[in-house]
Amino acid sequence: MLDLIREKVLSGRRLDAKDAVELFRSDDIFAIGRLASTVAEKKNGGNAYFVVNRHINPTNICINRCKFCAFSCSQGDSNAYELTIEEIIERLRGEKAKGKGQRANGPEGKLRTPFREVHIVGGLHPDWPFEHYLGMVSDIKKEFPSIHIKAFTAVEIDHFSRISGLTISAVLETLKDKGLDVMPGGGAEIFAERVRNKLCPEKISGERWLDVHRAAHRTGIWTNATMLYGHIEDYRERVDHLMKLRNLQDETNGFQAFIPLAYHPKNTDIGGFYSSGIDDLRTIAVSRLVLDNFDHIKAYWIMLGEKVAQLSLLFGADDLDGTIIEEKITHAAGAMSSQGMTKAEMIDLIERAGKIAVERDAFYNALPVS
Ligand code: V47
Ligand code: SF4
Repeated sequence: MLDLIREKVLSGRRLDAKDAVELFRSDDIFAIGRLASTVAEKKNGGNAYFVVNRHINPTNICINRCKFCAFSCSQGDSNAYELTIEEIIERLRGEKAKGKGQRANGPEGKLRTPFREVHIVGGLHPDWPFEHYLGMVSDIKKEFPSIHIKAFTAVEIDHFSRISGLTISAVLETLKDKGLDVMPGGGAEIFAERVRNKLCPEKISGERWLDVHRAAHRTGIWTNATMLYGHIEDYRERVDHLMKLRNLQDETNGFQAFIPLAYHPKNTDIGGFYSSGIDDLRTIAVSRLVLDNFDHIKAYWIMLGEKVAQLSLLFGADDLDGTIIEEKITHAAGAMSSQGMTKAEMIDLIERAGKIAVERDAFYNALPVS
């Protein structure tokens, strides 16, 4: 069976759902990895991308309270927090201070920041109006014009539409106008209704998630896609998820990267186990093979751990995400990786996997070596 799949892939034919389930069931992890690696090399040569970035989670207060999420809490809980826009900017300035004297030569004479992208996602706050998020984006853009803003999952965009009374397209256009550059891929989880009903009944449906991304692509906002795996889903549900993403990509070509997210069980309502390293590598490889119309497969090192993420580069991944600096969502659920990585550590990890480290911006433009 694997021989037939190999032949299909090497002759440029598309895998179907049956092939994909077969790959997930196979124990021949090396054969799958080698095949995925061949595809990755064809798409991206020996390049492995990374971005110097920073994550910001403006609040952990969330009205959804998904059962796999250890990060969120309810208003009034002792661990609840809310960052003001000024506090967010202070955090970003804090990174600038480490940028060693890069003053006054950036656009408009602003400080030149050492990082290229800020990744902003958070809980669905019960009281913040849409204007608060608009202010957040525009103030960050004004202060740091050279940073790309990657912000707000489809779940948050849907929330903004509800609280503002605007359509999804109007929400996206307004955010883009204020300075939103790209959107992250969170909130996708597993599209299947069976899983969503059990894990996140308050969250938007899989169809709605896809509709928001379709609208973003039509607005000219490129996005990412994720899949949270390793909880209660089965292989057919993973494959259904991948096929829905592939179909939307055929329609819009607006996805930049796919990121499989390894479930972390600590402090969650559903508990369970960490994913195995084998499942992590296989999921990366199968994603690379099935999503033939995605340019990039990201191995998110925060969730995979530094070493499995490095190995993923030999199993079809071509991107490690970024330096991050502070990560709350996965660490609340028991991540064993560190909080952040320096650029030098990132390059070392990539080069020791035999790949070419390429620093990129949020649009996957390669940046000059510095
Ligand atoms: O949407 C929540 C997931 C996501 C857990 O687009 C959990 O470039 C594991 O989407 N175990 C946020 N995962 C992270 C995310 C992301 C990360 C890096 C890059 C990009 C990108 C996107 O984390 C959430 C949810 O799907 N999540 N709880 C947990 N216990
Ligand atoms: Fe809220 Fe997102 Fe956590 Fe769900 S995963 S509870 S929507 S922060």
